[in-house]
Amino acid sequence: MPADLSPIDKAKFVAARRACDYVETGMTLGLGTGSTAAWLVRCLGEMVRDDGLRIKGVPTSTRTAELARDVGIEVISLDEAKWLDLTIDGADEYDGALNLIKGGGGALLQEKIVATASDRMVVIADVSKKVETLGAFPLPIEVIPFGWQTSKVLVEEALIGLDVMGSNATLRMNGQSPFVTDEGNHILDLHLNRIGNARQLALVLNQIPGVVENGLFIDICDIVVTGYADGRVEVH
Ligand code: ABF
Repeated sequence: MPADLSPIDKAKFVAARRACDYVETGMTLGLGTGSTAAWLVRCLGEMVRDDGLRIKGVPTSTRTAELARDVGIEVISLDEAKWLDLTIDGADEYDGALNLIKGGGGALLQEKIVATASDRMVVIADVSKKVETLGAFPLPIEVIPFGWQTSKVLVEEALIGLDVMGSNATLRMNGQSPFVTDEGNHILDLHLNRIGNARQLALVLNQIPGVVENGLFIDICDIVVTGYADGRVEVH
């Protein structure tokens, strides 16, 4: 383990390292985005360098692609891979049914495509991501730039009658400008506080014109590896 890790980084690191147990030589892997997934990519890079692990990686963002190449992982596109053995990625929240909120890092679209195109998805997370009910973390919704303000109104109106506790959507900013995803889209962060029926909400949101994808991952994740600051790891 790297020296001088903060408690939160230690928790992320031990989860990432344990998830490497699911990786076998010859696999094509989906590589997630975010600080926890970055630990995973570094651990895999060490295994490639020191243990002769042979893998191909499909990154879920330009950030992850750069890091993967830096640590010596062969990077290919999803179109080259077509189907993946395993995706390992972080999350912003996970519940007892292993449903997730993702997209805090803005890479939800590629993350969802890659995870869905995988035999198995393993989430790695520090224990702060574990929740009873999804929704305290603002739900990211990727929208095309054209008419995003209309999409925002349509999203807020679509919530009427659904089992949620808030309805305010805010445009994610990067300094003075709207945040732009790898696909050139914007992100609305939807402040719901509590999502009573995540499956229903995910379907409703994706029917709204202008919405490309939402950050609810329902029935996609197979395993969650949770790390603690004292070095313990739990697998669900
Ligand atoms: C990605 O990174 C996301 O979908 C999620 O938003 C975020 C988690 O970041 P971190 O691991 O830095 O907490 O996996």
